[in-house]
Amino acid sequence: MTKFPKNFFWGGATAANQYEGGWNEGGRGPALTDVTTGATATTSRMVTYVMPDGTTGAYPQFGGRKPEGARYAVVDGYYYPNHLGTDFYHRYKEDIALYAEMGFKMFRMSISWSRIFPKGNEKAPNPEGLKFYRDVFGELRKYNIEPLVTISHYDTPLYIVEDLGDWGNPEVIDLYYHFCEVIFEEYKDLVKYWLTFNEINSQIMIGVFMSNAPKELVAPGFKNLHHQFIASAKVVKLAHEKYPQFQMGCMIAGMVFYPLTCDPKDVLNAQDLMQEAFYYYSDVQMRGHYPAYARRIWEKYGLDPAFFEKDAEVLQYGAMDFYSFSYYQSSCTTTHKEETEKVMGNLSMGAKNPYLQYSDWGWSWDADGLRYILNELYSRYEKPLMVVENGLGAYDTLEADGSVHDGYRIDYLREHVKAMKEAIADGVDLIAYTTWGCTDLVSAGTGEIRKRYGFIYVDVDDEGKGTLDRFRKDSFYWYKKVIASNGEDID
Ligand code: BGP
Repeated sequence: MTKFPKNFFWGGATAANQYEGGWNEGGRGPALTDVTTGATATTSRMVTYVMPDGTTGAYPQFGGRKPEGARYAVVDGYYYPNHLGTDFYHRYKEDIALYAEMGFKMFRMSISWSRIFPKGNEKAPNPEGLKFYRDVFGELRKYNIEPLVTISHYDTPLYIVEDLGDWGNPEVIDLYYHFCEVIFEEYKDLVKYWLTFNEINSQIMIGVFMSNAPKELVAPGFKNLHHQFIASAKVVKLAHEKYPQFQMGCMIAGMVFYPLTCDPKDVLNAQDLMQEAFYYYSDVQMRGHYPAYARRIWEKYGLDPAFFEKDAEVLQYGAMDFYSFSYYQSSCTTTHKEETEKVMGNLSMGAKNPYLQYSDWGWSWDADGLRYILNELYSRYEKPLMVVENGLGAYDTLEADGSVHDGYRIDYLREHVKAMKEAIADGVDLIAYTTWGCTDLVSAGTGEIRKRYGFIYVDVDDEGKGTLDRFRKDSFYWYKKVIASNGEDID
């Protein structure tokens, strides 16, 4: 009987912008999420701004654009859920103690770039920001919990986004590099596992799935991304040369596309999507060069290959030590328009799969998809794998006695633990599983709190009202048992 490896990293995952709060405390500067409102499963988050004449407005986060002359601004009358997150900034000791109680071996978190460099272009870091993360890492070490740190998780300082041209500007590579130099040196004795960018494929997704998205809107995304690949490669080189104890990883939004029918055209369509939405990114970050099919993608968007190929020498140093990804659901794709009922997923969209059930936010449950993709990834890269996000976003009810009966979440997670075990039996070198939003936090997609993923319930609602007190859900006790038995006792 195959078992999870002895030192398997069981744990949970979070991101500063969704969890930390303290958005304007301790010298932190703003990020784009600080001017982004909350929404619901069916409405879009809005980004707010002020015009030179003082009038204010908002545009949809996905597909919208800031008008000429506008400046990002926090505007009266809107609620910005990321300002508070779920208050890790003030409650990290309490939360980490709860993680220790569950037996966590690993905790994934990100460093807010604008907490260390408020605008992003300063020479000297903000000492209060540095101290905050030092304290958090120290607290984790106290309980022997290994930190897994995402360097950039949807969190570029607003000044870089608005005034420096964001990742379209190659100078941002140097700013990111300097940020990494500082945090590597500062935390070299506390952090070993690093991820350079969260879901690096996410920024292209809108273009990939909106078949009517104009090429001119999608194409710049590939150029921005190229700058991120270079930035990532440079810091991987720095880490490998100066900090040999570090382990560097990529982080990709997991995409699984099945052909909806056995029409070979659907099979090719699924292959195309897997390349454009998923493999393109990790092929660069795991192998250190663009894959052969990249030329076809550049051609599709009218991009000059020379722009990408000129940096081949830099990219080759960027090959990662391990591969990490998020996995929530799978999607189907088809060329038969008449057969499709469209459904959403994490950063994706596809045809409805008749064999699967769907969450309240319309994401499929597909544990077999996790086993499938683990096998695909391991045979492609032959490097250790980490599942660094997985979970079920659901409505939870806090009972009068402080309990939360989230059997649906346990069912979802159990199936995925079983799937990982099967993948290990298939020969996959899987070393970590950190479930998403181990303490309830703000949803990236909708800005909601009520889309909860946690083992730990946080008493706060979508207007920021509540005590912020923490409560153990049924899944808390279940996961504790899973960890204690190293994945054997999962009932
Ligand atoms: C991933 C992000 C996370 C997280 C998760 C769940 O894309 O890396 O930040 O939010 O998805 O998505 P959502 O919050 O939209 O439910």
